[in-house]
Amino acid sequence: MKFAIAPLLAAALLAPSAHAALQGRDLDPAKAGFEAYYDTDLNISWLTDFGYVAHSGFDADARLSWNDAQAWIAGLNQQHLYGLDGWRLPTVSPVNGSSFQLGSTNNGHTDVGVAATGTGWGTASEMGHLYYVTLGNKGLCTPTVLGSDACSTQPGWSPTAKNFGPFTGLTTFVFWSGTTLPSQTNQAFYFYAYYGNQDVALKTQTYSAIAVRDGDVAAAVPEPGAAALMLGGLAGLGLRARRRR
Ligand SMILES: [Ca+2]
Ligand SMILES: [Ca+2]
Repeated sequence: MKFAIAPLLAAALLAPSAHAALQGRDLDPAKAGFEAYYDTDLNISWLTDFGYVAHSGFDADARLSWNDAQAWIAGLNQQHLYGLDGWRLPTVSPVNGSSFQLGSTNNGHTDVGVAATGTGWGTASEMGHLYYVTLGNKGLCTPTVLGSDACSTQPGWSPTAKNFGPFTGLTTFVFWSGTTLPSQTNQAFYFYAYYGNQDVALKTQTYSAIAVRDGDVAAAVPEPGAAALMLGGLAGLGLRARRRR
């Protein structure tokens, strides 16, 4: 018995888990389930509900311009969603580490196109990383040589074959990133989970939006303003109780 435990324990520790990089965070105990997931790979937290832009009452059809998406984010921070600020749109950085390459490829070698499979754009695209690496989905095209923009569909890319893990509302919408194209500031990057592709579009296009936050929301402490307001409220209650006596 004594000898059997160690290998079993080792096997349990080594066993791959479906969402090893995602840890549920219960930000509202009054509502069932986890309202956010901490992404240990990217060190950011995602809202579980990718339809929250509609469910928060901000935009009924969850399709809004880039400026309106930023206004929604500003509103979440103003109202301290779950007692927190620092919410933002997911970001994109150049996959080559220096400047965006807009020639379309289907193997993640440039910043536009699909990443096909495997490591995707690495951590350069937060949504791409979630889709390809963390959730293990495939892109529309079979990976081919660098520079080729030809696309032959690869098995397993289809929407019905996809894994969206604990997230809801990610399936068919195009999601804005918070990243403006430096060479044309009236455009921004977006990610489309249907095909697994990343591209740029005019900010006047109407796409959806999701909120993320740096770090682990479980470790975040409500900002001093909110805490002071709460303490002030409690003090007021105490005063009233004493007066009544
Ligand atoms: Ca909850
Ligand atoms: Ca709308």
